[in-house]
Amino acid sequence: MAKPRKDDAPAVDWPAVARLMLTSRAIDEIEENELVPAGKVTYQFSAKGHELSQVLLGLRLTQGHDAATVYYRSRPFMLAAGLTPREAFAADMARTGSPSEGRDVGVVYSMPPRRGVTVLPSSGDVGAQYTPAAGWAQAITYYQNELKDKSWDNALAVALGGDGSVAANGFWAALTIATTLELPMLFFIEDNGYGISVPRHFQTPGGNIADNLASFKNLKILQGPGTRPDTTPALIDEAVSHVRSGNGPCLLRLEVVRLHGHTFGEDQTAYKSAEQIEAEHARDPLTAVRTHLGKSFDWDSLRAEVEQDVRAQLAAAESNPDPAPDTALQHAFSGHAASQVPPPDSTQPAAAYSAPQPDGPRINFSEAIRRTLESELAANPKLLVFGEDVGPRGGVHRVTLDLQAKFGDRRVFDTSLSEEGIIGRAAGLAMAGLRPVPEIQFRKYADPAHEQIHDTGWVRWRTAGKFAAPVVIRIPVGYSKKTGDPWHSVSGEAIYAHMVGWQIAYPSNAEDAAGLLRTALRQSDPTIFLEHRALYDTPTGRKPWPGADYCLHFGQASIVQPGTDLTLVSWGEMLHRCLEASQSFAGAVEIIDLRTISPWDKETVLASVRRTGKALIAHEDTRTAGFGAEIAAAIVEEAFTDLDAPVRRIAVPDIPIPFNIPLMNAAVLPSIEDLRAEIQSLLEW
Ligand SMILES: Cc1ncc(C[n+]2csc(CCOP(=O)(O)OP(=O)(O)O)c2C)c(N)n1
Repeated sequence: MAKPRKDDAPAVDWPAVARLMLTSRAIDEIEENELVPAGKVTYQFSAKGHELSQVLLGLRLTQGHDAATVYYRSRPFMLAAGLTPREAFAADMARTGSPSEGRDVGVVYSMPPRRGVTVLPSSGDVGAQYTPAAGWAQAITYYQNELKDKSWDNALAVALGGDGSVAANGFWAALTIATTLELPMLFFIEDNGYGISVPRHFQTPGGNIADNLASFKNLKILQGPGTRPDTTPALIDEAVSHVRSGNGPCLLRLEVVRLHGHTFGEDQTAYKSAEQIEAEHARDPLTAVRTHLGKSFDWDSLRAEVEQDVRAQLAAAESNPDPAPDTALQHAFSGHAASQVPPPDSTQPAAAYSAPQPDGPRINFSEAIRRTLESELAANPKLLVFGEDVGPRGGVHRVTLDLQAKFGDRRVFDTSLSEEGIIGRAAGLAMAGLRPVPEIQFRKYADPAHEQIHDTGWVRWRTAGKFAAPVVIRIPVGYSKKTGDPWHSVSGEAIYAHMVGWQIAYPSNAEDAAGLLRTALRQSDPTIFLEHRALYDTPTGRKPWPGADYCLHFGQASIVQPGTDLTLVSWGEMLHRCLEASQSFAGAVEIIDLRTISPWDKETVLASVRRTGKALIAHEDTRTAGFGAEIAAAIVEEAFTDLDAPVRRIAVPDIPIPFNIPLMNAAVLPSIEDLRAEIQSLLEW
């Protein structure tokens, strides 16, 4: 049975609604008729027809910890949430003084809270807006139930999306999370009948997602017109009240009209008849609100006033300068932002770098990671560990063994089988101020999450430092000590080196793993933490526990073996093969463990190559465009005159890791013998 409603909807302030709708309409028309033709706005997404539903929603999100993920047609909502027309124009003209300071498409909004709702950084990827909202909704329940923070009571998260977006993976991932966990999340679907030109019946059978979800458990379904002042407010109130009252998620489908093409310049007549376009204009919500306000309301004066204000704000936006070229590289990583979402949390332990304090016998690589997670879970009540099978089973690699028993199932939990859901949810949790540590079961299975990994990494850059999403993703990589295969043995670090904003750790031993993981968990850049499967419980990966406060800098390579004639750079499990191969060349080979791929310690590598005059890079990722290529290029660019031989790479050929063990060992993985031969050849050069 539904819980009683906790907030009775305030009466609609129709003049305020009309003002916001007219403001949105005026911005659209000035852009369409003047700024696009003048070349001042290059991407224009009209919200004409969507204004009423969005403004009504925006005016209801005032709790303080409410959050919304929006999409490119959400400007009316943004205006209701506090965005100024000057900012809206500045955003579309890519100027400073806009949410992204000219970095992102103008309508790809984000906004720290103003009137009570945080607008999480939206995405240009349709469907990607849903799972971060689910993460924020889960954070609401965590603050309420675990941290007993009353200020989060009755908060909600909403994701706005169109009828096309309900076919996207992110929609289904978030729907599963929100319904299985009964989260305070609203799916606000504005159904205008088309995704660009594709009609709604291509997105869901029969064209009505609300009808199709009628039997979905734990989901309140509401639907109706989104353009009618007599019925739309009650639908939105019911949806918002249902979610705020702790009754679980709700999907509200509102029928709206898209009065303009998808973007400026798009001709709707290719897929809509003249009669249909005329019928849609007859449902213009602006006309309906004017009628609703009645003849006694001075509509023309309000419209003239709004027009004057919007034009003044346009003039102000035109005076905003373009972003200075020397700012373009800022905010890829932390270091600039003073007031970001989430705000810095003084209760979280900070990374303090020190020498390791070896304590006890050598422990497994996996045990070092498990102990680090355990000590950080104890030190930071906002830290959450989750993923597939990480709960009672302790993870398929047993790295989270017993953590749920020790810290409870709100802090260490199993998730639904959706990597997009795991990472998108993590981004929402992080922006709500928690410290998510998701596990992806195997490197290949991160593929469905790559959209969210991409979008999470560059949150800071896209919002010019206003938002940060310090997620730490643990991913097992590489072949295992028993076997390989194409699915469980991918190394694949180079792909992440291309994703902006991520730190990447690839440790080779238990001590470094503990130090790098703790550092990642105590600072504010997102981190991909790669754990080689063949190191988990083998002697090569073992080292003593370095102490419960040990933090190791990212970007600080280790010279694990000094040598005079050749620099050999490696990381992860391959490093141990290099060490063994080099034993035949006493004193000749200097071996560098890179430890982290992003940032990577170019200085240490170059200084070594300048001493030895020769360089070899060995890795388990495939050869073409592997990270070795980057290192080789840097050496050639910056230490060319010090070289006495060509820079060489040894890597997996450009094929997957085979299942057959002799095939894997003899033909694919660089072996000790391969390494020896390559070292020999370079030393003899
Ligand atoms: C993942 C992804 N695929 C394709 C696109 C290109 N695209 C942009 S908008 C859009 C249609 C979305 O339609 P809908 O969700 O109904 O929203 P509407 O534009 O109708 O408001 C498409 C296909 C995209 N941005 N992202």
